[in-house]
Amino acid sequence: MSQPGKTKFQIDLRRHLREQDIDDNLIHLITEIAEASKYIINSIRTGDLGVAGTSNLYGEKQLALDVLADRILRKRLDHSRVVANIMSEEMDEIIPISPDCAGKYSVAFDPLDGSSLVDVNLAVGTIVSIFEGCDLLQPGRNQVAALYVLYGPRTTLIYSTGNGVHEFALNTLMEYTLLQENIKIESKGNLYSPGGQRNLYTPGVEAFTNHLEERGVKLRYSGGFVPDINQILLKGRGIFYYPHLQGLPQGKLRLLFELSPMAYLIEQAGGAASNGHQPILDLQPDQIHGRAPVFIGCKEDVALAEEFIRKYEVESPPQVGKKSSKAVHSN
Ligand code: AFP
Repeated sequence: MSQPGKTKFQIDLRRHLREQDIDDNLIHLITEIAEASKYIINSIRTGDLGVAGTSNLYGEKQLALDVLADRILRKRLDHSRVVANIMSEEMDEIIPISPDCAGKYSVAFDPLDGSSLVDVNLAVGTIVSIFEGCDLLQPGRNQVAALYVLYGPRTTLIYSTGNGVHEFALNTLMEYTLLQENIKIESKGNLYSPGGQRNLYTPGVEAFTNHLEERGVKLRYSGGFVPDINQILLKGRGIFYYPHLQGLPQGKLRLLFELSPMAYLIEQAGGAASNGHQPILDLQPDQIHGRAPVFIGCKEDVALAEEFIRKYEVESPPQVGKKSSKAVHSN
């Protein structure tokens, strides 16, 4: 895929996008989002970590970083001339940018996922989902592209337009240059990233977690969806889950701008993403802030989670006060 004669590290994001068989407007859109991330980095690195409503030392109204990140992205998308509608975690409804859909894209994004982690200097990220035309309430399988930017010790950008998953790093000249192409996930992992309160796990998820621990799988959980997924993607093995919980049947993570883009990237890398019963990418969003349980990562581990849930919660639902004793035979 890289240009002959050029080492792949000299290939910047725009050049790499041009090697994909995609529309110029989509190339422009993705490069505009990449440009916006540079302003977000600046606000994270230098911004006062106050919260919205307070004022900084100049008396200016302090914006929470996630609100600031949202404004940076919204402004960039608004001026891009290739966007029809946008939706973000910070918005209450879909915002129309252009009435005509032809040749344009609609974008759903989480501008700064895990923003509360900035105060304790942990990694955070921007997650973006891109559909062709005006409709954002589509199953994630219809996305034409997805990407995330990870603001960690290094700033990296991972994207896919349906032709593999590719990683870029921001260099000292503030250019995103290619680190690796066509990242692949193994079928089974040795990491697990279990979200949600363990004491609220349902019997199937509890049994699945016990199985992983008996298998000697290592726990890695930062509280940030983007770094936790990035670790699984780049190490090529592991499973992240934020499951349905007792009293929280839909879990915590949002389908439109967290789960669908990450599921698109992980499936492109040969992994899987499920809500415990069916692929995340096949879910039809019925509302813009809809949530779903998620099990995402190595294919075999995701399938095993579904098997535990089926055995413990579907085929033999737990009686009140009793735990199902049905064993799940798994390697
Ligand atoms: P915030 O964006 O509110 O910080 O939440 C981050 C997040 O949505 C996602 O990034 C994490 O995977 C998940 O929440 C962590 O949730 P818990 O704090 O309940 O573990």
